[in-house]
Amino acid sequence: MRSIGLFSAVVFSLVSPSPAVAPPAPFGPVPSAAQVAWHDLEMYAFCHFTTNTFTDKEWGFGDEDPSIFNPTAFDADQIVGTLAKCGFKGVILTCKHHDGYCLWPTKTTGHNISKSPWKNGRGDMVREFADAAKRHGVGFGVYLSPWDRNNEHYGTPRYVEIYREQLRELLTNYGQIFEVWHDGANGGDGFYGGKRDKRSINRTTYYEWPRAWEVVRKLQPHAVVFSDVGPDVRWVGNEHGTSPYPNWATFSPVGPDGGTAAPGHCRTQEGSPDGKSWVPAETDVSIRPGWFWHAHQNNRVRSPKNLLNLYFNSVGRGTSFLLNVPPDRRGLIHENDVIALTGLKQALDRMFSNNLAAGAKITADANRGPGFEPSMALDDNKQSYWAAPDEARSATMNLTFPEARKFSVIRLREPVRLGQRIRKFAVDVRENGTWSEWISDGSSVGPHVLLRGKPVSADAVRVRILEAAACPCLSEISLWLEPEGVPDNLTKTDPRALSKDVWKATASFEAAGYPTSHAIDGDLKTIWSTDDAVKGEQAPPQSLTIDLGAPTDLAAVTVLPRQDGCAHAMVDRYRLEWSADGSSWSKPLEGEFSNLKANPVEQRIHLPAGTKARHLRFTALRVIEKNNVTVAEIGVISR
Ligand code: FUL
Repeated sequence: MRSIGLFSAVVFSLVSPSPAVAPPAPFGPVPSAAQVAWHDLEMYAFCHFTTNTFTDKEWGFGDEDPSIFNPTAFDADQIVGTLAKCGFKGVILTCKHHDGYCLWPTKTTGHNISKSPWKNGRGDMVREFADAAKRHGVGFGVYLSPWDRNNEHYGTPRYVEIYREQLRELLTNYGQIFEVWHDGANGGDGFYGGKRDKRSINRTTYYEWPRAWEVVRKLQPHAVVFSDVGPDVRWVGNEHGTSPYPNWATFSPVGPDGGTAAPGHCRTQEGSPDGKSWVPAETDVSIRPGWFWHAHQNNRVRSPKNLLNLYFNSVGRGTSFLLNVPPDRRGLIHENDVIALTGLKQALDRMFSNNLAAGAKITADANRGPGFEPSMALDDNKQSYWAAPDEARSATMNLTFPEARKFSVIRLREPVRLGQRIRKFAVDVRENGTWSEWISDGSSVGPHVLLRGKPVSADAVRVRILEAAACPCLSEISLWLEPEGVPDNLTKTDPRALSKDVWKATASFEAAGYPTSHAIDGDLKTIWSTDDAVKGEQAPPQSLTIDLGAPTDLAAVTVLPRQDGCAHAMVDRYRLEWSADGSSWSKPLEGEFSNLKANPVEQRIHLPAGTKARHLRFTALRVIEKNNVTVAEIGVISR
């Protein structure tokens, strides 16, 4: 929990415009200086880059040969420069993902970039990104996966020391770090030093998180620490790029564990208006279906319009927007991603080039006095703010313009150093002399909220703060017009995906209501399942055999997990066989689908060159929850 100490109070009065009356007392938990600086970033990027980029995987097993990491035209300025130019205020690099391969020449493990041919083993990818971030004037952050499927010591206290040492290296040798990112995926099977076994850990206690955080506090006092539940920044709870609204910066973590908080205690996604600590949410999402670059996803890059929606669904709801833009095998941001990012930047520039609240006459029905006038909410300065008297718990602010103006978005900001105070608000507009309620469901404000209404031409606006936990304050009221015609050319399907019209499917078991045909009906909402109302859950292995109707040149088989938001019975280990006649089968291909719970996107199994077959047999070997099998859709990509 943070309280406003003497230091923050002094800093605060220094940056306030010498008020003649006392400022409001802070309410509840307030952000640390590092969190305030982090709030100001609003939008920054992730770069997922490791051996997965070269193996076409999302989670490496830990047995990848470092020799495969060899980008052919790596250019940190192209990557970081593009991000900076497109409005991203920082970049976080996956210095180590779950496969354990370190992108810097660490002393803690031999499984690192010095064993790769890139720059003849003398490369340091972390240094490249850190230096480029400095050159382009953006922050640099590090992702260090706690789960390490390579490290032989994983699961023992020795590994936890190694992990802290890796942190120490990253936080000592690469200049200032703005965010340290600990993801929440943990435990399970892996290469683990060659034993290829399964290791289970207690994610609450094993990593000794308070000791890891001490390392960050000591070495990088200006950095914020992210994990599922904080301590400084929490996960928004999904990887789709959408925060719920309201979203409160205040939150009560159950323990310092990086794990999921117990239901009923707090909600990681929304936070809680009476939360005990300041732990705002971060909305992370990838510009492509996967976190790592895959050639087959080059046509599935989000459109500028889609990215703009994500901006509204994250920054617009009070969280930060962490967009992943994964470098490709050349070590560059792919051309399609550059187009999408540029389109987003153009849309944001068009919107934010004209604040339609500028020049308004502003009054309030509750005023604290000199230094806290309503005009402070229009002065484009986050440090100054309008404040109501101590006893006020509601207030109305009136803006009038000399002429009607067309707008569709309102942005509000509270001065977060004083805590999150506003609980409920609404906005009215006056069109042709008639008032109407324009936004009715305003709730959390915090560092920023952008709510979209229907486009209106109004000559007056009323912000009604209906409920506040302490006297309300606002450092910004601004109005914007969302641009029209933002490109929305997101390609959804691979043009090489084959029609399923003549296919026939049979299975080792099909539950009533969930027939095999659901896996090939092209409907993402229907599933094949082996959980039968009468016979119960039928455990893996379970097979689905498909007759494609004719011999086909096959490049890949796609498997879409259920899309209904439930992770039960999603297949995460599979076997695939193919056949010309349906009786003599190929050598089986086995593998893993990764990160399904957080990101249940279409999975792709690449087939060896020259594969031609009429029949496919997909066998589910393991599922992530429960003990039956489900599949939403199986597809085929032709050569
Ligand atoms: C998750 C990981 O499992 C994914 O691979 C990705 O890194 C995402 C940002 O975090 O926990």
